[in-house]
Amino acid sequence: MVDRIGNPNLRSKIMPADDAAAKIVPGMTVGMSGFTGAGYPKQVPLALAAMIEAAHLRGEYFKLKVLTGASTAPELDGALAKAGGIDFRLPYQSDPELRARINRGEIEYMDIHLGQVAQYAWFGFLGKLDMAVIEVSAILEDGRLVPSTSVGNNKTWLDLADQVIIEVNAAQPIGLDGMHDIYYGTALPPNRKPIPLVRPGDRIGEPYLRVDPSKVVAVVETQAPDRLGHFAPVDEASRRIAEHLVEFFRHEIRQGRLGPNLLPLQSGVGNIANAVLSGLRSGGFEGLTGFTEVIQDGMLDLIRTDTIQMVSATALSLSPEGVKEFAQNIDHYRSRIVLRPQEMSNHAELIRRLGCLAINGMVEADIYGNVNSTHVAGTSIINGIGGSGDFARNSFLSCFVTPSTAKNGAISCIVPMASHVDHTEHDVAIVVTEQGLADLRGLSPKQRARVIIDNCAHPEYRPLLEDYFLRACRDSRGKHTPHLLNEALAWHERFLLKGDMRA
Ligand code: 0RQ
Repeated sequence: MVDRIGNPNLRSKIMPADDAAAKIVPGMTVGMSGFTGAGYPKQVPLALAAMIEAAHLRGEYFKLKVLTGASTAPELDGALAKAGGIDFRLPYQSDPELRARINRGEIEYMDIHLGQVAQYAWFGFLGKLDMAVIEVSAILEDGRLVPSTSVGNNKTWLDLADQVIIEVNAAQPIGLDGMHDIYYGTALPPNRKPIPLVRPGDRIGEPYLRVDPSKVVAVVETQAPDRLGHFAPVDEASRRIAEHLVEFFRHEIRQGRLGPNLLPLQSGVGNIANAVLSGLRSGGFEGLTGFTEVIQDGMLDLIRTDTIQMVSATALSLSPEGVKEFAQNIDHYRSRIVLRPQEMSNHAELIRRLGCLAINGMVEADIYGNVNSTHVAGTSIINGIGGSGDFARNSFLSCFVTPSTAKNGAISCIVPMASHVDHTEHDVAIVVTEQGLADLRGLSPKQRARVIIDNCAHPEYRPLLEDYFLRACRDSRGKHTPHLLNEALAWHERFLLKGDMRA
């Protein structure tokens, strides 16, 4: 392990995880590494959770404000939530224990665009950062840090925190060295300058993270893999969604609005986005690029087959098989992947400049094209908005995909009114279900409703939506975006009461 810690000063700070965790005291704001199950600290949060449980047994208060890059894993979010140790959490999460406590009202959770977290912290909007706990894959002789499988907000947490704990994970491939690009040219308004990135693969920074060694209070050695889940196998609905998108992209090429290499792809999290990307492989496209935040198996497959030649992201979010493939062919992937801080991978200026094609999953869309990415029946959070808003608003084309129904048909994913809105009708260009694709560009609300109902709704729900829309057009006082306000959310209410929107 000494090989991975080249700096003698930092080597002298090696200690067991329990001793490192003891540096964290109740009430602290702690910035942790981790993004979609990759590159999160593995040992200190577990030791901290045990400490918190013991304190609670003694009747003592022990809660923390926990900030991350995005979702982590059971060893971090799960363990701390279970121990009752989280008072406030930000931003994206996906752990079942944490989600349950947020939805029971026990933990305050702030969902925020992932591209904006770092500047929010720099503006001082999150208060003082007491501690950073960051996983890296190695420490160089000069003290710089080789990042791990995600970069996330690590640069910001290392710069802003009063104290730093570093976990050096020897299980992460050493071949990650050279894959990262950490941009240190950011400034605060009014002194900001243009970010000099004009192609997805441009390197504008340095491969390593800097840390002030005097702030490092502990170094912990770990040897544990990222706990990454499996993706659901590609099903018929996802295959059809991918086919609709491929046909649409071909149409745009014929119309001269897209070139043969398309534009940089962004693909969201989840099973559907992953499956859709796999489907693009059969589209016959070549020389593609990606400017995205996570690389899931579907994207890795496109890189492996050279369909995609260069991808910028902030994290690898792979299944165990994907991790194996990545590690075995890391030299190939290092020449095609650049991992950046999430304030760069999701930066509005860069997404707008490059003209991304954004493809994100969603929970539901309403007939006017407002999209809900986060809440079930308007009140219970699933994961969070993640980076979908960064990309939806600023991309060349913003596409949202979902099967037309959920829970074996008991839920329609096309509804009269979205029960929660993450992406307004103004940020949504294309809606795709297995039924078809609705191209909303240049359409008024009532025109949008017609194509969404006709092209995207499931046949069982289509007549119900048509009926609602026609009565709304007749009876609504305002005829611009017609609604029956006493009925608009009745489908969700019916599902909550009877378990089926049709009942
Ligand atoms: O629940 O597993 O209990 O059955 O939602 O649904 O169909 O497996 O879809 O994995 O692609 O996730 C929006 C959650 C989709 C994801 C969401 C239920 C469904 C299932 C998952 P079960 P699927 P996916 C940048 C982009 C926001 C963040 C984002 C997401 C579960 O895409 O988190 O886009 N997006 N980031 O049954 C009730 C509905 C439902 C529903 C589906 N209408 N009502 N439940 N479900 N539709 C990357 C990052 O930000 C990191």
